[in-house]
Amino acid sequence: MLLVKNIGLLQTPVGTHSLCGPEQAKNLKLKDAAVAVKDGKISEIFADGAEPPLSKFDRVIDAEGRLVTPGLVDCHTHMVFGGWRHNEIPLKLKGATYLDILRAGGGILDTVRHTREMSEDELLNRAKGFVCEMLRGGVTTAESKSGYGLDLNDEIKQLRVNKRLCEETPMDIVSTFLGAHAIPPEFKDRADEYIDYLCDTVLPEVKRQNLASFCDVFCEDSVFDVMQSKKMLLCGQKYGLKSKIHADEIEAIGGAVLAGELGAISAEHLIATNELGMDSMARGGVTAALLPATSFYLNKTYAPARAMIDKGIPVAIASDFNPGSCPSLNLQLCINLGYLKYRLLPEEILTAVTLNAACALDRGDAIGSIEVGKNADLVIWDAPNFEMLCYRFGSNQVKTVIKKGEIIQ
Ligand code: IZC
Ligand code: ZN
Repeated sequence: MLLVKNIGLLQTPVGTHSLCGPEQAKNLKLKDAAVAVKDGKISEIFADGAEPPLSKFDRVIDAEGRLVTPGLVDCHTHMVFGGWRHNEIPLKLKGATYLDILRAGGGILDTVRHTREMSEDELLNRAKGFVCEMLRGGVTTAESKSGYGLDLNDEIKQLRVNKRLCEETPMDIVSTFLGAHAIPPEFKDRADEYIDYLCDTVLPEVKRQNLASFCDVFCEDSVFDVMQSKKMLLCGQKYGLKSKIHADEIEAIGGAVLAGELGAISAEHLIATNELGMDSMARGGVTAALLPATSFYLNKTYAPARAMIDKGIPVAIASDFNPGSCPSLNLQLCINLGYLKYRLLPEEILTAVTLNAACALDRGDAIGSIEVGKNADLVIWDAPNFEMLCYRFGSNQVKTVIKKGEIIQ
């Protein structure tokens, strides 16, 4: 049995469901606390200086008065990819936008070319490096989307990397099928046929090998329209994959409205969303997965997080790590942006990067909060309180990461 003792402040949201409205700002705060761990799960929580029976524990970690929170959950990443996209910098300096570059056959399609060239093992080794960096930054569960293969073999290759990342690293990886991320050159100007190919040929194989929990689509101007997105997501649902959607990132073409209508588990990005989209999400119980580092990197505005909370939409915050619009996997930076740009309260932000993110991955029963029975995924921060994490930026403020009761860094 493991004991984490001498916790100055234990701060966590509570529950197994996503928190919305005023609930999002409610965190449990325990002073002079300790957490007991048995078989990788939290077995007991002590507060207000209550003395745990030390002789029961074979391992004791002294938090030395620091802040302890749940392990962070990064619920939106594209971490398995070949190449980088720094070659876009001169184009961007001349004024080219993200969609200009994609329409010209670059952007995502550039990453597809590099990803197709790499073997499963090469992609795995590369992504393992990213996973290590995420763990060092306090992330203990991360989503990973496919979408740089865009054909049967290469999509399966990417999803197999997700599976092996989960098996071969301490990180829990939640796998999402994003075959509908862009229209591959083989299907140029034939988006409908590509969606049919994904539904008829790729998805059945994804399901047969049980390689994904979610189906996602990039619903965007010049990518997939609302009808195509709907077809893709319904097809995913037929195979038991819950729906996620890249919605209203650049243009509000109806992605958030669709998310609400389909009862998607999450709609992601939402920089350009509007009242119609938000009202539909609120009605459908959709979590908003907001990606502030992408707004930063695209030099765009920030999603209307406060309006979403006011409308009762649960807000999660994730990194969107990918080689194009967000070449950073730093979720601590997203915490800073949550405060500075979304103007959320520290408590709302903690909920956004733990419990609400866990619920966006359908894992609220097992992770996302420090409660008896949940996995012992904990971070000891080199900080006395969560305000410090919102305030300081650019440094890694992690002291120790504990994953299912094991110290991993
Ligand atoms: O590679 O550009 N937005 N997909 C949708 C991305 C960003 C990832 C990329
Ligand atoms: Zn994305």
